[in-house]
Amino acid sequence: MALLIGPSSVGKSLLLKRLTTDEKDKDLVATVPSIGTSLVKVQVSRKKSVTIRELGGSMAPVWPDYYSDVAAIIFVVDASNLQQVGAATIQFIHLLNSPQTQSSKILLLFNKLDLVTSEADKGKFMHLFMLDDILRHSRQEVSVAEVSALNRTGFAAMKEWLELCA
Ligand SMILES: Nc1nc2c(ncn2[C@@H]2O[C@H](COP(=O)(O)OP(=O)(O)O)[C@@H](O)[C@H]2O)c(=O)[nH]1
Ligand SMILES: [Mg+2]
Repeated sequence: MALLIGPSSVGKSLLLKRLTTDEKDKDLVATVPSIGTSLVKVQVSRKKSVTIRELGGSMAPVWPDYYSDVAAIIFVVDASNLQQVGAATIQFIHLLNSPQTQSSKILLLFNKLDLVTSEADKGKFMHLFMLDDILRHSRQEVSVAEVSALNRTGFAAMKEWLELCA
């Protein structure tokens, strides 16, 4: 079981949909803000599947209640949204500092890469997110991937990581 968390509207639900639907379906599927939690079983390879629980951004105060039930936590941020970067950083640092996550495997996903059109903009986001500092100080094993739920960029790397926690 893995947990999928992050601020509202960063693309968690779309990621789950893309992970469970056919590669050929390229349409922008409509998603609704999650109230409560949703559980989805994702086939990560021919033989392995992993159950992922999405917790909505509005549930951030109770995210920690779920940390101890899972071995892996996926934290999603919207790399195209400079307005949300500060809040996302604080939430991510909270996650890393939480006593229940000290031996969790953590995947940090920078989503909506399709909307980040220049390397300079991406660099600015990473700088504001304080990625280097965070990685230097974290006790957990943190993997980082850049993805687009819209066009499935980076999905191979993400599935490889998921396979390790299946
Ligand atoms: N351009 C683009 N839009 C995305 C991407 N991922 C999600 N979205 C859109 O962002 C909005 C919020 O997505 P949703 O999955 O509901 O976010 P959640 O609140 O984190 O579950 C929706 O309109 C999605 O279609 C992406 O990678 N690229
Ligand atoms: Mg959602």
